[in-house]
Amino acid sequence: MAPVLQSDALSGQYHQLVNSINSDYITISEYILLRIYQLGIRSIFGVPGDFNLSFLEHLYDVDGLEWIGCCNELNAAYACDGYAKTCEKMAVLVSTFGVGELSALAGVAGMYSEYSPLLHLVGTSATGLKNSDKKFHHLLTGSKTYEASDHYLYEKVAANFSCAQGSIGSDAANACSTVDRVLREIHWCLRPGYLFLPCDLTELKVPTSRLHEPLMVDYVPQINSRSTAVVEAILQKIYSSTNPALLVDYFISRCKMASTLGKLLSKLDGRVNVYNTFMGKGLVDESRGWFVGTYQGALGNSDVARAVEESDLVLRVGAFDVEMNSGAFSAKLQPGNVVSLSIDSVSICGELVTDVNMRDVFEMLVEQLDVERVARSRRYEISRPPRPTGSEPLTMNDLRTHIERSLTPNDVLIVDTGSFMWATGSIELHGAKFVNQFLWAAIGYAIPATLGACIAKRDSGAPGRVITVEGDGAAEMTLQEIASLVRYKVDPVLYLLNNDGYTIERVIQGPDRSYNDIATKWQWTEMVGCFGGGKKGRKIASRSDLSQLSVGAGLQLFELLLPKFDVPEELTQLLARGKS
Ligand SMILES: Cc1ncc(C[n+]2csc(CCOP(=O)(O)OP(=O)(O)O)c2C)c(N)n1
Ligand SMILES: [Mg+2]
Repeated sequence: MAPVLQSDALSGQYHQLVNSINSDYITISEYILLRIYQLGIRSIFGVPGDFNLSFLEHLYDVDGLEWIGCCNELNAAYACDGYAKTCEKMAVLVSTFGVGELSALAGVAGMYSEYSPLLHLVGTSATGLKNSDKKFHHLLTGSKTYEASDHYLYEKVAANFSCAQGSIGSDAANACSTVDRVLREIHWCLRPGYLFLPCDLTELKVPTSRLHEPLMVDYVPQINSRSTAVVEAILQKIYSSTNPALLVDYFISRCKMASTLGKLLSKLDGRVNVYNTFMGKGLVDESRGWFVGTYQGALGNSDVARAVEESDLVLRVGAFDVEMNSGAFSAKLQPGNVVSLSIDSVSICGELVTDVNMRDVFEMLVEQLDVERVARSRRYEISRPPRPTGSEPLTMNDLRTHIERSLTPNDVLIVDTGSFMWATGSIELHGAKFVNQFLWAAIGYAIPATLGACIAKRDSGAPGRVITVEGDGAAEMTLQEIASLVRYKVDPVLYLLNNDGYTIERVIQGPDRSYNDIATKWQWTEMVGCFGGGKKGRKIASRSDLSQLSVGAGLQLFELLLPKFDVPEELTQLLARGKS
């Protein structure tokens, strides 16, 4: 097939893509790849295997799609999460039967939990084999040596971690419908979906004309008597409040409603106090006059907590009511004072409505809001704890200050699970994007996610840098993905926190136990060079080293030497609450 794709299909001009294909039929593999291209995606992550090789061959028939080979499938899944969260598009992961797909599964589960859209394409065993009793590689053996294996076992497993599944069969029309259905579901639900492509069906011929049919991936708001009644009820609650608050949460970004939020913020500017949640950070300009702070219940700033909890109406938009967004369940919001708009429901002062959601009502609500009828919030004095000064020792608080000072609005900050994540509730992002996996919270996420974020930035031509913070324990899990940062010539800044092991676990239990130790002889500053990159990393041992640090161009790694038991104040507070 001739190279086909140069025009950008994001505008929905699907016909332009297929006009340049001079054949009435294409393979199902090309069909899948062209559908991916039509969605504005330019990079595909994964690891090859003999069950997906014939699919991957077709990548070279489609101009404009690049293969990003990862070191293993778990890393590839984390990279996909970083990609999806950075550019707010679906990511694509290709893996092989059994060994590959199961390896990716923990990362896919994280994406499912955190509503990160993914197409996971798995090359599976050939159709002819599926009903045979041959003991094939990558196939789980049956409970008895004489029993046949189940070729669909992994598909059944994946069903628990995805919003849609489709097995490609030999009927061409059905195959195209299956692909389109799975892509649609992924976009509507914002969660992973699976396509299982048997390795003998990759050349199945399907009509090129199917590509003319729009995919209809955009969510269509349900404007009906139910949603209009919900909007009316919410407006009445807002108008009768005497001290309202706006709390911005996670699903605003997942549901791509930042521009609607922007309209609301402009309307309420200078009238209503604005807060965000931990996972909602990065959606509001925290330097705006009426932004008060990040609400973390009893953790974090107590003045901010008092201000939110005293409000007689909290309008929580994009609500994701999980541990990390509730100060580890220390938030004291009274359900009767809260209107929550979430991805699959709306809650109005304690009354849950499940057949309407924020995508149905938020735009309408903002449109109809008569700001003259909204009371002014009470103003609160918020004390900000002083940032540390002096020279020794270097602590996580210093790193927070350093990152705050270095972030610019186009940057992406990625923080792994570990002690430092608790410092980020009070970090000022200056308009930068915040990418993390704090709910699923698998350590080792950050370096592969950095690869995904860098590729997302590169594909969209977005300016700014990716800045990543990761503990030594987390890094030891997935660090080989630095090789891909070198290979794909991307330029993130990596801060590696060397504190001799699993500090966050040490402060929870077993401070001196061997189970919280790690191999400590790693030569961190050699890591980039060891994977083929030219630059040596640099050790940062003191506060003055850090404050004088100037970050150059290209991939950078800084090893921060931190005391073994240093943790951010918020984590100390959290642990003290647990003990009391
Ligand atoms: C995949 C996975 N395994 C285990 C854990 C449990 N866990 C949470 S934090 C942590 C230690 C993190 O240590 P490090 O990255 O060095 O951060 P530190 O707190 O020392 O800064 C562990 C083992 C986890 N969250 N994810
Ligand atoms: Mg550590």
